[in-house]
Amino acid sequence: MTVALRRAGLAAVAAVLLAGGCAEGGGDGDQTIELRALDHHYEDVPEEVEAGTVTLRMANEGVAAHDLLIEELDDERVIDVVAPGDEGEGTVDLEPGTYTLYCSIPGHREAGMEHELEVVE
Ligand SMILES: [Cu+2]
Repeated sequence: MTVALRRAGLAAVAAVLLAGGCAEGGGDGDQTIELRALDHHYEDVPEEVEAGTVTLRMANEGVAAHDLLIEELDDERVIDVVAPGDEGEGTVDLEPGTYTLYCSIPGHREAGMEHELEVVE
């Protein structure tokens, strides 16, 4: 009975992995960064992610509107302006390198709303 239960458990895990389209063969898996925007900085952004498709999901917990751009991608706005209390998200393909994320609302970047992200193989 114990063995049967364990088998059932493994099957369930395998099903979840398959359904999730898990990464195979190294490093090309989709990654999601859940971050928070405050006045005026980002929280919960990792220092480092793996190269590939990265989804950025931002909860604006500040009292001002915020967005998120990446300077090295010709200032691409990955997340559109998000109102206070709202959430926004965007997806971007990142090659290895160093990227600067920042908020383009006037004055915010200067106030500290930027973050350096290292993308590794
Ligand atoms: Cu901002």
